Amino acid sequence: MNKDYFQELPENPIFADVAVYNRTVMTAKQLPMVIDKAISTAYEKQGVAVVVIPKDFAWAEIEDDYIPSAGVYVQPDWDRPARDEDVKKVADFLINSEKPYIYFGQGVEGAADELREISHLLQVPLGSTYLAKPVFEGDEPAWMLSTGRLSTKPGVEFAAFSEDVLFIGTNYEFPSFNPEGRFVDVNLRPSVIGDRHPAILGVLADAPTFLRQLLAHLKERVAAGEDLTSKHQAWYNAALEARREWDAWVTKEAERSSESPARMESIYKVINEVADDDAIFGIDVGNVNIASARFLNMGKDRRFTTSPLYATMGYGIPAGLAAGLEYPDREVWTLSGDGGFAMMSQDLVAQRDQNLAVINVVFTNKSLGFIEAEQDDTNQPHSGIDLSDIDFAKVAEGFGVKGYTVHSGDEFAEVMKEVKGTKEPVVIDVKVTNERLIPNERLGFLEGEDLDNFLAEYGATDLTPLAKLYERALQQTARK
Ligand SMILES: Cc1ncc(C[n+]2csc(CCOP(=O)(O)OP(=O)(O)O)c2C)c(N)n1
Ligand SMILES: [Mg+2]
Repeated sequence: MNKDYFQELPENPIFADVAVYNRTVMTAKQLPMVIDKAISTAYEKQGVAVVVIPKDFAWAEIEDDYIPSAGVYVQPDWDRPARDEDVKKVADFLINSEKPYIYFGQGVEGAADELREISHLLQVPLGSTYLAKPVFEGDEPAWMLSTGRLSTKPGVEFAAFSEDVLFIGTNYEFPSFNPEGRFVDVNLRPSVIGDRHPAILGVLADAPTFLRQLLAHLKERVAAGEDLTSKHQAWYNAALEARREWDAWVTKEAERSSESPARMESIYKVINEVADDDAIFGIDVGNVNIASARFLNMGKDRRFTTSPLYATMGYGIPAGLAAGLEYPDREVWTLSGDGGFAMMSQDLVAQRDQNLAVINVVFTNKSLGFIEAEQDDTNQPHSGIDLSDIDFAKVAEGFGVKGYTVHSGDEFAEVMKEVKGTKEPVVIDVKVTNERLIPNERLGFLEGEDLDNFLAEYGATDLTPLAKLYERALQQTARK
């Protein structure tokens, strides 16, 4: 190093932005210590650790006397509860609101039952990040799913129009919420409190523990005869109706299963039906995230992984490889767009060589669709987004992997009958429409004629704007 020699390159700067530990080993002897530290730091900070090892050390002999500590720590027993007075404050915050909302992230995992019961006792609707989808084992009628670009229609509306939001176990970054809303943050990390919006209260607590405390507190108040719900009963009823309408619309779209090219909804309908209860999905980056956030049912023990922070295309196939190696007894799927799939398709060879029965689904829309939509939204002329119609089934065959091509939901269902239970990797190239999935994120900002035109453009006139649903619900609760 340090001579501008052939292929000389300092590696650490490359990883500076993404690594939680990023060091070059300086002597052969310290190598075990550095690796040990890298592992424990990766666990502590939940990120990537990078260790650069100069080749000079590759054949150096060292004493085998290092005692590692990364593997010896045990999880602590504490569960970090909140103070009782803060639990009461949060309860009051929700009870006294006309338009309350609970928006949760992965941090609440393990407290799904409590969350459900709280939402029910209080009659407060729920929303969540995309990553928190597996928190519930199935679905919940008062859960609007996520907001932002991946959102459902009610997910956008409830974020935009709620007035009092409990933001718990999440660091959701996009500015999708009511700018005039009041926020209470419950999080273990002080740096997250108020990070995304001004918070009127920040409670440092473990999210599942906090939910247990809140539930116990609410039950006491119910037992004492207190009314927790009437201020926002109509708001909650509107949420139930908005979610029911959304589901009905998605179901209707999924019934267009004979159309060619295929509709995303019809493909996800089949995936939801046939995937194992504990299937793992490696999800690439692009429209496939919008579709998965909206249409993929997490079922009992289904799990997914994607690249949420850096949104790195090409994530799907390697994620399937890792999942197949780590969980050999579970069914593994990858879901990718044609752009992302093309970036890493060479890893199909590794899936084959490792005998991993991964079901790789690639959605060919002949476009970098997610970016095409961005260019449309920002009035840019289209550039650099067209993709050739690659025959991914043939590509797969070249790598020694079985390939299929389908053009509709019905064809996909037929192929799945053969593929289900496969003992080897397969690729299913689904030729999908490049018609844009409804950009729900725009909905919350449209009114009157603009809104009507928008819904008509996306064939979504069955969907009623929240303002109307709320008005109806108010009238119904008044009549009772
Ligand atoms: C490595 C990388 N390059 C570029 C991007 C920007 N980007 C995000 S989504 C996307 C298009 C994805 O296209 P495709 O995989 O075909 O999926 P589609 O959206 O068409 O379904 C691009 C280029 C990225 N996130 N990661
Ligand atoms: Mg594409």
